[in-house]
Amino acid sequence: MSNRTFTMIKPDAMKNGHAGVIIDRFIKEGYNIVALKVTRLSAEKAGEFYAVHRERPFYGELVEFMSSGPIVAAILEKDNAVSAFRELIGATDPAKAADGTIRKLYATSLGENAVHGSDSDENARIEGDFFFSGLERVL
Ligand code: IDP
Repeated sequence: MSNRTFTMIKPDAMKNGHAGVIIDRFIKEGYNIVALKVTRLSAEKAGEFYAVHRERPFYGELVEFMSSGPIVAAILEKDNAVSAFRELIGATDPAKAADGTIRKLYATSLGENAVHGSDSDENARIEGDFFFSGLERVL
């Protein structure tokens, strides 16, 4: 089992001024930050990142949203990181997310839901590699 996950703080949370408190929460929850940067996805890169959703009705909206402004991309480390982090961020739809979860606290809507968290160890590795070179990561 891998102990790393990949996350993004999405454009809505950046715009609404929640990036600092969200990163602080990662640290308080015991995640070690392995890599972190502010960046911006082009529509093409956002489309590539979310290619698995290409056939879904919300794909165009998702690509437009994810390329609409800066994001924070990060690789985080903790025991059982992927599933622990999914629990910390809460359900995709903030209206259905448990109290105290990051999406419940800071998300705007189902589409603009503040944070991304990888859904498997394999995707955590693929997504981390999508954003970071080896030189940009703490060992
Ligand atoms: P996840 O991010 O909780 O793993 P996924 O189903 O993988 O959820 O969807 C990826 C992202 O696509 C969501 O985080 C959200 O931003 C967006 N999304 C998912 N479902 C909808 C929808 O029904 N309408 C608009 N956007 C959606």
